[in-house]
Amino acid sequence: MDNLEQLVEDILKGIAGAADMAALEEIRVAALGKKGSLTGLMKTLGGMDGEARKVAGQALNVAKDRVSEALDMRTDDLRQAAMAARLAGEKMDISLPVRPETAGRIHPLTQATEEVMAIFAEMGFSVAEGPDIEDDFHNFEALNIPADHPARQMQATFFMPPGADGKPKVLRTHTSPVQVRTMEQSQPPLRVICPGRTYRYDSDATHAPMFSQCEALWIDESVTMAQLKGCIMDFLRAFFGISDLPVRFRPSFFPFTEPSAEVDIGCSRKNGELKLGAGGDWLEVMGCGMVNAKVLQYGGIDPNRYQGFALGMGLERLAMLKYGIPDLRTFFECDLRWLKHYGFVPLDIPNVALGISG
Ligand code: 2NL
Repeated sequence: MDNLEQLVEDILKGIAGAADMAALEEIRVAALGKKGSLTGLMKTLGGMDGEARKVAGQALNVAKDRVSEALDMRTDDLRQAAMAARLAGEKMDISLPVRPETAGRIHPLTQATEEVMAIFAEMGFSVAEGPDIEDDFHNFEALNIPADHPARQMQATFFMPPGADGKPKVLRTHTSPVQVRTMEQSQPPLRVICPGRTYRYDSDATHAPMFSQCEALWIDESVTMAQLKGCIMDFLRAFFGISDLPVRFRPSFFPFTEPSAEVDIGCSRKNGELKLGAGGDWLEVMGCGMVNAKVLQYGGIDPNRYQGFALGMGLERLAMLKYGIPDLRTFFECDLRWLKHYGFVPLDIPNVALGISG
């Protein structure tokens, strides 16, 4: 009993140094278990008499309480430390990583084509495609351009080896043959646009041997020149995003349309800077007309029952005007710095700024 104080100090020291729950339990059993040191001392109380037993009993109870309390506190500490260690071990980052901007860009020609298609789609036109390598009939003859016609000289044609009929094939010089094929394959009402690559033996600052066109064709029983004008005005104003864009129709000539017209939009040229919109100057952007009766006939459509309009435009030219790209040749150079500058971020497409009613 004399060394109770020392015993308690030793037990408390052990508790404070216990590294885990198992070590702590060992200490508890060694002190308060059936054969524990404090339990052993309790057992000696029975052999004591009166006053001494009372004093010793009180001292032992105090000692037991101190040890129990220390055990409880150390238990709490160890539990908290274990939880903290577990949380640290299971830690994970649940925040989303920042999505880097896509490095790729949509080529301005692709962007312009998508916008043209979106606007004509709103007006009920579907898209038709055809072969780049054409036969003489679809590229020239069916479009009222016979072998000796001066228009053949107007078109510098790339010729290809002949097909089964012995006639040379050509790289199509316009997308009109796609419409001829559409007429052959179906009956009116017809409402299609034909965007695609075309080829002419021509190369300078404003001409590339390969370029892109989009033509449109609408044939029904009573499609009129007035509808042609309205359709073109709506298209140009939607495409350039200028709701009061001036549009002018000038009489012209194409073998495949009669009457024919060329279409200008208003612009201004001040200090060498081109600006689209009302400004007293004009800029040619497309050709159009009422489909020549002979072309309808070649396409297997009765010209006494049906009539229609057609139009054609150069897509690189439209893209250059809308996006302010000064040189046609840069379209085909595959310069990534150019594409980074003039290209469009994916998911931004297509963008019909004002819609066709804008
Ligand atoms: C231009 C002019 C034009 C057409 C294309 C066409 C097609 C058929 C029948 C009649 Cl199948 N016409 N296409 C008509 C007028 C003009 O293009 O300057 N293109 C860049």
